[in-house]
Amino acid sequence: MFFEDTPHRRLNQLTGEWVLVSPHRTKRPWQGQREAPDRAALPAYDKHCYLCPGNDRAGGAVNPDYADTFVFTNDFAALLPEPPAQGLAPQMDGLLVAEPETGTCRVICYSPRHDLTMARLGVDQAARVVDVWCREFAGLGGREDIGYVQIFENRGSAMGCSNPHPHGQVWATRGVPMYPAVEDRRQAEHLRDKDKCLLCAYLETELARGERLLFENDSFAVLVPFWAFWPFETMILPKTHLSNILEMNPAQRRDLAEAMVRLNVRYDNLFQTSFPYSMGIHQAPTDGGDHPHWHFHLHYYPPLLRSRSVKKFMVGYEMMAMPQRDLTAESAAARLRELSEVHFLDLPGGGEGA
Ligand code: H2U
Ligand code: ZN
Repeated sequence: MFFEDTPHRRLNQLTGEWVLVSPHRTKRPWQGQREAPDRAALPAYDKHCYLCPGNDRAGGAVNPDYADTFVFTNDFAALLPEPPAQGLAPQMDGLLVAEPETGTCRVICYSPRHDLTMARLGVDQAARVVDVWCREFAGLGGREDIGYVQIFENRGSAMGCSNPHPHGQVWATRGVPMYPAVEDRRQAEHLRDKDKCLLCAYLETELARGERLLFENDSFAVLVPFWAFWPFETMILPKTHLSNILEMNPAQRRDLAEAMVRLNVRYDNLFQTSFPYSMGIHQAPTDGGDHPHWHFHLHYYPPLLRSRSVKKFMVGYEMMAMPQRDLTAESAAARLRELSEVHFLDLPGGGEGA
């Protein structure tokens, strides 16, 4: 381990940013707050939910009586496909610079069941979600006017997501957005300078050291990144060099679904609650360029720190100076590694005394 007892900073190789780590503050044994397991049950169907089958959405649309997954264009899309009447040229006045952005926003319902989450969907249904992601990526990414396809999921009220119905989103833009653009540059520079893919090299190190690895299957490794910022942040990385999700074969698609479900079960078991997070897939842009340096991956950024009601805020020093954490990535990985892959709600007594 690096600087086990000493404050230090770690470099995020994907972004070039640093995170301050203060391990001496958590030398004390785990003091996770004990709260009774959260067994608040949702109905399988909610007549007020705008994502449930057969229900009305805003703007007059009605959901079909879908039995599997369901995709629609967001009724309140942050992006619109039509370029402005003035065209796509930037507008500026000295230091004031603006440029048009066009694109589309889609919503993906993972299941007709209002009460399920990725942790409870089962691998078969999760694999159907992966197939939908691939279809959306192919359809949107294949368009002339789309340079990047961001697939993501924002889950739980702690993350500002008000609707528990299992769903994710896809925002596709003409330009490559900020964070993927930074990862694009970092990976391109690494390949150019070291003649090796950044994440292939990183994964080799992590598999050899093992201290941040949670588990792996044939196609994917799941780990807490060395440079993690969120307390229980993780990454899912393909073990072979794949630039985007369309490069997965059917077995790899299923392995991705399996890895996601297993990770989500562990997450739910950590604080015996339906675990909130933002998840996103970072992959090669669809701007027609060549992207051999891209190694696609999933980021999970969960906000919870010590219990289902104690979350980390990014405030003060972190807002003004740099991100910081007390719990080391290694301790977080150890905690997640020791958890069961049987969901606490499936235990006899629904997690009581677990
Ligand atoms: P959340 O992941 O933030 O809950 O997003 C769900 C999306 O669903 C949100 O972006 C859209 C919102 O704009 N929505 C519709 O498209 N139609 C509706 O009738 C309600 C919500
Ligand atoms: Zn619903």
